[in-house]
Amino acid sequence: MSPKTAKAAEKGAAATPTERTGAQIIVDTLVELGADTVFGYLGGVVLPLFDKLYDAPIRVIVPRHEQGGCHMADAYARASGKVGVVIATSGPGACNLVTGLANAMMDSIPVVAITGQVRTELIGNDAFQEADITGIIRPITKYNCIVKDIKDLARTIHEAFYIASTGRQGPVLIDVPVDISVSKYTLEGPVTMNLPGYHVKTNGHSGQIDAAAKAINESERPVLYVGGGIISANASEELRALAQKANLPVTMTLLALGSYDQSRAESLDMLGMHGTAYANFAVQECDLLIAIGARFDDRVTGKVKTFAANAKIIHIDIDPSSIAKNVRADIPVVGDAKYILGELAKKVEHRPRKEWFKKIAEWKKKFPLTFDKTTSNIKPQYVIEEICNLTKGDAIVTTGVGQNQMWTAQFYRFKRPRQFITSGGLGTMGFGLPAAIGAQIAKPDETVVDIDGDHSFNMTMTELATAVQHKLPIKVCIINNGYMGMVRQWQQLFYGHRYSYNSLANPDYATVARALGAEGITVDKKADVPAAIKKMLSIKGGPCVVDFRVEKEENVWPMVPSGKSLNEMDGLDYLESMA
Ligand SMILES: Cc1ncc(C[n+]2csc(CCOP(=O)(O)OP(=O)(O)O)c2C)c(N)n1
Ligand SMILES: [Mg+2]
Repeated sequence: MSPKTAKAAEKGAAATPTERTGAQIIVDTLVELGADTVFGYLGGVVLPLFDKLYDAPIRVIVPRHEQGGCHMADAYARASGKVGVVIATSGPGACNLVTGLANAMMDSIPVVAITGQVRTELIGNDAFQEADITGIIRPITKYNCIVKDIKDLARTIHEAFYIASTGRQGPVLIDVPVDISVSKYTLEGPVTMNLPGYHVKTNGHSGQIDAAAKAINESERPVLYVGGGIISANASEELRALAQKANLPVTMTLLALGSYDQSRAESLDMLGMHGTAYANFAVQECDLLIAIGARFDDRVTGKVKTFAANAKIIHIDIDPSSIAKNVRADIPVVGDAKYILGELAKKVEHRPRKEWFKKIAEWKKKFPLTFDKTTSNIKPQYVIEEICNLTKGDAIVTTGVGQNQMWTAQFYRFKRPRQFITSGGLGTMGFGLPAAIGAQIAKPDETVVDIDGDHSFNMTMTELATAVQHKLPIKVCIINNGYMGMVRQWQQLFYGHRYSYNSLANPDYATVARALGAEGITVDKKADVPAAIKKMLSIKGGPCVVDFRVEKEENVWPMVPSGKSLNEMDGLDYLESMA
């Protein structure tokens, strides 16, 4: 924002029809649509746009790499529930968005990317910094288009926001050739969208809802299996009401963590490859599986053939193409989870299900999530448990990918939706730090902690400079095992301990942090862990990086080996012995 911004903010978006450049139309439309922040990187064909942003009532965050900017917009959307906006120049800038867009696509996150493009008459000429970005990102966006007429510009941006944030949410990319940005146009009257082929079904079919309620009432051993869709639909309150009224145990996918208070007895915590034994056993033995906003990802189901083999399956989802895609659905219900759960709650009855809850309690007692607390080394799980304790389970938490991510899912106890921000479907290393930045910008008053892997952090650590520049008090906790730990675990278990190409040199992270203007702390003694976390939490004016030198060869348990059934977990003996 320039010093002129305050004045511009008072004026707001253009009220009376005047001639404006395409760049001005983009900026005014973003303001009109409620975008208070954009994450964008400069370049030749987006200079007209940045020039107009300079005077706009919009906060502009320039990342150090467009991938970082896209993850920031993604996490901003996850933390706030609003659309995240990212801007990149043509060619290399646009290409750097690929990972971020694929990430948002796999996790159904509303991100609008605006890319500059070479002049219309140069498209297809291999012009300088030309890349066919709409062609490149077609399979990893919900929608994309190239604006070739300035008359369509405002409408297209309205449509982009609408498509990104409705139905099954997802990323949209709008490509704007620079001649459109600099040409002028007078927009008369209000913008009307023109999407005749795009329909979102929100109200579920009442007959299907009745059938689902009947199945729930008849079930002896039900399980609610909820996915990220429950958070996108802002339906956590309805989920709580349904689970408590009907007396249903709840298990969550990685992306749904936070949607159900994990301190409640009905919570089975996470299911799947590194889910809890009690969730996985419950799913395998249930007679009714109620899937909501979840897509039966292979990390959840294990071997599909044997997944919840004896259960009737209710599948509630806003995206009809997701229903019965991977696993059969006996009672499909297409629509908005918030509405459908509200309707279901009216129709279900409370059943005691004593036997079922007794069995679940036995599994919980026999196979709790735990680890060896007697070692003198720093256990990664201990660090995460302490972060949870000292933040009172209230922080917004982002992660890298790998063991750090799975231990965070297991040992940080989440209470509320939009509290846990992680790369689920794509599993993108390097997500944690830029995600923490995006979340902190969306929620300036909250504590934001990135629990990261050393190698995940290595991928995007340059964004620490962005956090320093904007004085963001994010906390980065590196679970530094000196390995691509999750890969090492697989090499240990499935490749006879051959840790091929898995020892990369790491920098001294505290020194790197200080070089970039952040605080840096190194912890190599177990006794120092709580004090370091407290110190980290007390730092207000900018980011702090804590390098926890943890035990190098710790494994994540339990584990359903790839292709095995959900109840064929390794590590149960270990958990039982530690219980
Ligand atoms: C961009 C990217 N490249 C490769 C992978 C494959 N992969 C998954 S986990 C992992 C290791 C992660 O190492 P680290 O960040 O140190 O986390 P740890 O498992 O040690 O906690 C790798 C290489 C990935 N998920 N993402
Ligand atoms: Mg590691």
